[in-house]
Amino acid sequence: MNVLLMAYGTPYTPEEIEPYYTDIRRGRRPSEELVRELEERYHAIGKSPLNEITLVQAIRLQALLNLEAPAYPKRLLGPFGPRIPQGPARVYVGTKHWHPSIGEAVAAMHEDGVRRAVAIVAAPHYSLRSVAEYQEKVEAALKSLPEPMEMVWVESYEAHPSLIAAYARRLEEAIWRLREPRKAAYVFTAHSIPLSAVERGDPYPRQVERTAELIAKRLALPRFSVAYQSAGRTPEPWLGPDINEHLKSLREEGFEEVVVQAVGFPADHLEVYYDLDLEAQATAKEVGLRLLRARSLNADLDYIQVLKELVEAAWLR
Ligand code: FEC
Repeated sequence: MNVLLMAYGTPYTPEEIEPYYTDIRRGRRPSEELVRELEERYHAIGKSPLNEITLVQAIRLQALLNLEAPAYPKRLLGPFGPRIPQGPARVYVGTKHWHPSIGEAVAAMHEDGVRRAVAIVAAPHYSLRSVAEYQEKVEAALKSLPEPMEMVWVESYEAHPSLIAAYARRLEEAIWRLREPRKAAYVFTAHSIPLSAVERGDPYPRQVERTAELIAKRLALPRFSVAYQSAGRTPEPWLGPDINEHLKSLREEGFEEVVVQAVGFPADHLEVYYDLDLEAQATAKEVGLRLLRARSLNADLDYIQVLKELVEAAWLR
């Protein structure tokens, strides 16, 4: 089995911020002011761990796909035992906006003789401004190959039971830290997208709401809402409500504690560390709201199990 695991990508050094940003803007160079603003955000968080997390996700997924029977009891040594499983499953990493790029990954797969693979993005919701753009990049890479390669897509997995269980587990951990869980607000976030995509029928907001509803149902939350974060620095209108405005209105409604869970992103990165842990946290503080963030799935084995189930099902299609 062959898998192309994709994620957004992030710069490895401060010098790479500008070309990375240019790639996000489809080759249009951002103004100096925009670059400086983005540099400030990276300086504030230190460095985004996204590339490292994506790599560990890929290594663990490959190991889990190659695992047939644990050699030793799980509780002693984890599911792998002392040996990292070797076998026929191969996972390749491609990032949307940096290196290894999707084109580099597809070229490496071809070099290794891969003729069929499952393509999956480490983001559960389909959007014209996310998964569709990954698909365009994969299509372009496939076209440049001398022989055909078949790609079987996992386009979205917003309601996958193991994903819902994994998110619910992280939210439950945060609930332990609340003073009064029945009186708290629960907010699920995802990256905002331009409203123009929603007007073109993008299923994204419906899928984000579905994830939120299923987690809330699983934990019998008294109430929950969905908000959007990290709207881009472009003049067009973006999908809301924006998390910061939403926090202010929750406080006006009388809430004192809120748990925020970023369900649009399995991994920690700039948009989690800056937009939630610094910016939204500052907004909450300013209005007198106690904000707790549920920790991310990252490369934890329960998320890797989700990816494994999805790619195995797709491979059999
Ligand atoms: O840690 C890191 O360094 C990378 C964090 C990162 C993730 C991410 C995920 C998504 N984005 C989505 C949509 C858009 C649209 C635009 C856009 C722009 C940016 C910029 C940065 C950035 N995004 Fe991103 N996104 C991350 C980082 N994103 C930096 C540029 C500065 C800015 O505007 O804030 C607007 C593009 C344009 O200008 O035309 C649209 C979506 C996701 C979630 C799915 C995914 O992970 O692929 C949707 C992580």
